[in-house]
Amino acid sequence: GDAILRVGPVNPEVAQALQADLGAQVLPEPGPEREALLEEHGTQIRVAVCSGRIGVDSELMQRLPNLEAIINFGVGYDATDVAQAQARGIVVSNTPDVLTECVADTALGLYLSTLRSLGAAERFLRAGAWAAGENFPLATRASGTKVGILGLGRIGQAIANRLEAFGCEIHYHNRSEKPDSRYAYHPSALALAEATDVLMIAAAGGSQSAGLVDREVIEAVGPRGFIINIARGSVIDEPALVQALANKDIAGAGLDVFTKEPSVPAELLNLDNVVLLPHVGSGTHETRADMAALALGNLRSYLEDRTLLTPIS
Ligand code: 8YV
Repeated sequence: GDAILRVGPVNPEVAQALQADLGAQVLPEPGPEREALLEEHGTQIRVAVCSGRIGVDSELMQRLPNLEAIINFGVGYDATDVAQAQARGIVVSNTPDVLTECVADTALGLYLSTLRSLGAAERFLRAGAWAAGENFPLATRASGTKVGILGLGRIGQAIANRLEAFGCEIHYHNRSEKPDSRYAYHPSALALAEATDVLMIAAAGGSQSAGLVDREVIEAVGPRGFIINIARGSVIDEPALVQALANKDIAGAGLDVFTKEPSVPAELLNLDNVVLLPHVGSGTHETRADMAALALGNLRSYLEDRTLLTPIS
């Protein structure tokens, strides 16, 4: 048969189907148990099911010499060694489209919360400061800003659609210019940051985008500018961002993603000019059910006839 290995946590519906219907094994945390499982079953595994955060990395993939397919729960697959997969003819699927609207909603929530200090304002009220007669400090207008979208893919475009309703002027930088787009294209992340008030990060993770938002780009965002990130923590030089926020070199940031999730740089927890979310971009009942159905659809399709519904390109 086709032995299946689950790598890392997945949605409960997917975990249930894997275990009950498909007899999948669950990869233990690194340690002796994992070693034992890989030694005993490593050569039998043909399909791995993983998530965006914990993928099939280089070392694990080498331990699975007969691996044929990787089914990724999530649109981002940067935690998987795609170069090795491609070199070995291992096919990979992800869950695009079904989560686009929810992730874009989260981006807008972060955008509004960050520019208008909504989280800090709520903490102020709960702490009794309003009742005690204090006034919450004024925030920044979120309508009619210039927003620079870094990565104008499906999610970037869905964010842009929403921002247009806020009267925002949309600019973008992308690996390749989109000839059909009405938005102003900039040839680099730096040029984008220089031309806009808010840098909205929606680029795919992985080596191509790692550290794209470096110290220089962060400086260009400037003391009146903001950064919103719903993509991957790796796209930003995180220590440089922390320093810029602490020094008020930028006005604020809204972050759903971090470099070493689930840990968040401790300095950020004490700053009021940053809104922090625990990677909830796609986290709704509806979207997670759609992602589960698509991930299982890819798996069943592969087991049936060696095709994938949504292979990565
Ligand atoms: C998921 C994500 O939370 O799709 C992605 O790339 O980051 C999120 O939708 C994650 O993949 C599930 O663990």
